[in-house]
Amino acid sequence: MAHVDLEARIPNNVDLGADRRLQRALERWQPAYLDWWRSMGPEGFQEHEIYLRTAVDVGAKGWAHFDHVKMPDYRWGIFLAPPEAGRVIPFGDHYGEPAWQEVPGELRNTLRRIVVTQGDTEPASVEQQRRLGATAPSGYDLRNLFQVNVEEGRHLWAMVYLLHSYFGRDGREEAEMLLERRSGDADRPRILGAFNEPISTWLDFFMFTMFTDRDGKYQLLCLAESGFDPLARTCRFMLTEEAHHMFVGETGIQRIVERTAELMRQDPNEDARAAGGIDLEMIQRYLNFWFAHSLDLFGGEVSTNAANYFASGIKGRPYEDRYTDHVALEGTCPVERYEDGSVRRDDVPTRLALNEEVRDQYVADCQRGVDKWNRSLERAGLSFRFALPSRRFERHIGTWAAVHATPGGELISADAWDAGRDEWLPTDADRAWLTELAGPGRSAPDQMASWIASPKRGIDGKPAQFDYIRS
Ligand code: BYC
Ligand code: FE
Ligand code: FE
Repeated sequence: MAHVDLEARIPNNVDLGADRRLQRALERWQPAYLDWWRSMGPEGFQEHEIYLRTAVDVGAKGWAHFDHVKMPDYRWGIFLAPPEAGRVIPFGDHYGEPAWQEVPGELRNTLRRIVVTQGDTEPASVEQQRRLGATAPSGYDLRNLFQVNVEEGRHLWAMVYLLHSYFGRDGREEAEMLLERRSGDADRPRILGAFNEPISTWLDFFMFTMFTDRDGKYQLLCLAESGFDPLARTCRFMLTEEAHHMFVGETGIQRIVERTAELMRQDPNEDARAAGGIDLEMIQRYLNFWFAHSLDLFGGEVSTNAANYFASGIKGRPYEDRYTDHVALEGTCPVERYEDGSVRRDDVPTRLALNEEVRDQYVADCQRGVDKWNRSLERAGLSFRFALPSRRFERHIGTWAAVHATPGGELISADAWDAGRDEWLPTDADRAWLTELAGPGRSAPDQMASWIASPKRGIDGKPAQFDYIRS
């Protein structure tokens, strides 16, 4: 395996120095990336020194280095998980054949499209989150936001490396376009729906890292099985970084819930808002929104695209080795759909139902997190419980996009939807109220907003009140 070169202009473990053409192409893309980072990255903190972890290796131990660094000086590098000797394609029609080290000609366009779609989400999320520094609850949280941001930037690098190395001129053009699309832009939006939705408050941010980064986890798990070995190895290493993003979301909400419970107990009417906290109903509305929009990211319930990705060996199932049948040509899966005015449950050939299969695993993972939040409520003696909304609720992709449904999954008329909407989804008033509550951002070690509990511990063994942000 190539050694880790940390001194190069682009740190890497792919022996970039041995391929001058590729190195030069990436070094030409680098200033464009930095321009993008300076104009579309976190607003207001580019000159601050942030306590960040940087990937410096890919081993199980000690892959990260922590230090104060200005974000534009962050060492974005290209790191692939170590190759597995004799790796074979773990699923599909080519099951058991040697994994590809180059892109098979007939799969080139499809693979490029998947790499571009994955790559597009990474800078999109940075754009969505760029104004959150102005309302940060604490320096600890601000640092976590920036950690997530620089790593999403690194994930963009990961996909751009693949585009430059394996897709020739088309790949280089796609790499440029990844810096040109803009989240939420009417003319050149980002590719997938959730990545064009504004993240204007920290409640959005925590729900996004809980639910949307978790879609990232499942998509990366599918791609980590890919027969195209460089893609599989790239995604495997990205997953190690991804764990922290979901930690930020899950514990962020957990801390809000704990604080809300505490404030409710202090108030004679159990009114969290009156005491400077966020009420549980509002938290549920934000949960509803980001969960529903994240469900859309798995694609349609019945998908020939998904079947083709699987058949051709491009995109597999999470933890493919847990399955016994890696070809999946036989058997069916029950899938619920809306058709001709009614709900039907059909048995669909396994390969066609793969998006739904992955979505099922994702939903179970989300439920585990929600159960944790609910245990906090239980411990606090409160009767309120959070719930994941039905997958029919507020969908824009797939079969349920055609109908309106309550969070409980009951199909309702457009009028009933209009009447219920503000109870189920965040409103302009919610956003305004949260922004007002947040007040000016906090970054000093001893500050913590009123609406969120302090973390149990800090980052990298440091205390929660460490000076994570230095001006
Ligand atoms: N929005 O067969 P269908 C992350 C399109 S998150 C807009 O149902 P398929 C991260 C689809 O392209 C992980 N369009 O679904 C998280 C197709 O178009 P065509 C990102 C959509 O093809 C936080 C048509 O609808 N990675 O990393 O299986 C922070 C019918 O498609 C959407 C990936 O997504 C949508 N939501 O697509 C930072 C992995 N869904 O062919 C980062 C790469 C579907 O009719 N992407 N369409 O023109 C894929 O593997 C797949 O394309 C999808 C599902 C998972 C998106
Ligand atoms: Fe990412
Ligand atoms: Fe992430």
